[in-house]
Amino acid sequence: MNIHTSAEAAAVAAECPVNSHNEWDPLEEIIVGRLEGSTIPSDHPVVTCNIPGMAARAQSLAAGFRFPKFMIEPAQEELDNFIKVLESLGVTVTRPEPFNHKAKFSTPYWSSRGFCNSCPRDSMLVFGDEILETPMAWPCRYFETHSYRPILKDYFKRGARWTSAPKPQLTDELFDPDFTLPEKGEPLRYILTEFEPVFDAADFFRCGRDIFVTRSNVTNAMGIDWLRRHLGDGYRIHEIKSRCPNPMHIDTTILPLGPGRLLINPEYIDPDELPDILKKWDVLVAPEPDPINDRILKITSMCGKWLSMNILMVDEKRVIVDPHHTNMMRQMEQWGYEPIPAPFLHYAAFGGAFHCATLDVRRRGTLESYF
Ligand code: ABU
Repeated sequence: MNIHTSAEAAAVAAECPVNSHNEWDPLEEIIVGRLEGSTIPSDHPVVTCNIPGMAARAQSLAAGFRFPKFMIEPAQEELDNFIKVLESLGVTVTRPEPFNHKAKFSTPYWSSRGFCNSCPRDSMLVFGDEILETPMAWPCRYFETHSYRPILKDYFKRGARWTSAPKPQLTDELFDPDFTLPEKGEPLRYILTEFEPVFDAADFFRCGRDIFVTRSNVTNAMGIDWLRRHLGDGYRIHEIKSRCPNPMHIDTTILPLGPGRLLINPEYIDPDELPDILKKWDVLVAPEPDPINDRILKITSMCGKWLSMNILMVDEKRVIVDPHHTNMMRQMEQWGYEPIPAPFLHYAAFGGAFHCATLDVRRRGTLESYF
């Protein structure tokens, strides 16, 4: 169907189960990740270069084993509560199938075990009525979207467009064998070569017709180009420079809170270096994260301290925040938001917080240009 008027666009949006154009329209349906079957990711350089020191050492010793109960149980409790919070806000919560991620699989070039489904944000992107499976660079995530396939097939039957980027080969040519993390003051570099397009969905955020991305150790220039050509003339993709020495995923670096408002990580983002198109937006500087002193949480976290920024907008006013991060809660209130607390610190061992753990498939709204 060719859409000519905003009434037609609204009618299409009302019918399709997948309809989401930005990070802040009123949330109606969301996919929330799962922890059952979670397996410690494989000991591959593209994995270890992105995991903080202590967790990386533990991970390389335990790669391929199931995550232990003492890590799963508290995170599961937090996840169950987070789902209840979303449901109490009237949001439909959809879940992937439980999956045995410990099962070994092979391609003609390599074999691996899986990882988990904690973070649907990483493997799928939503553009309006389209849901796209992204070509991920971690071998252990090669089949991660399969546990979402029942949901994807259901959305497809109900009218959504369902696509998948070319499945990458992930052979040695994709990874720089001499890669080391850049030291302070050194120019940024990435472990990925330009052998083939790869990108994680979580390296992008959406503001209607304008999409923003950071290059990272899981997203190369060819991946960004692939998506640019796939989306065509109706969208513009802008690259944001991050100073993070081991970038992986944009959602602890910069996030839009609504039209005209950006939350930035002051360590990784220099506001003067933002794309010109964002220069008219208000830049809200994230407060220093509250330190996490619990030894186990510190050792097991796969994430950096700025996970305090990994929040989820329910709409333009309400935002889900971890109550441990009192600086962020208070700052949000001062900026005029209504923070909704949900404890989630144990989920960091599985790769993220609220933004990572979800994929907003339906938000009430239509495709707009905000610039
Ligand atoms: N999406 C995962 C966040 C990664 C990090 O900043 O540690």
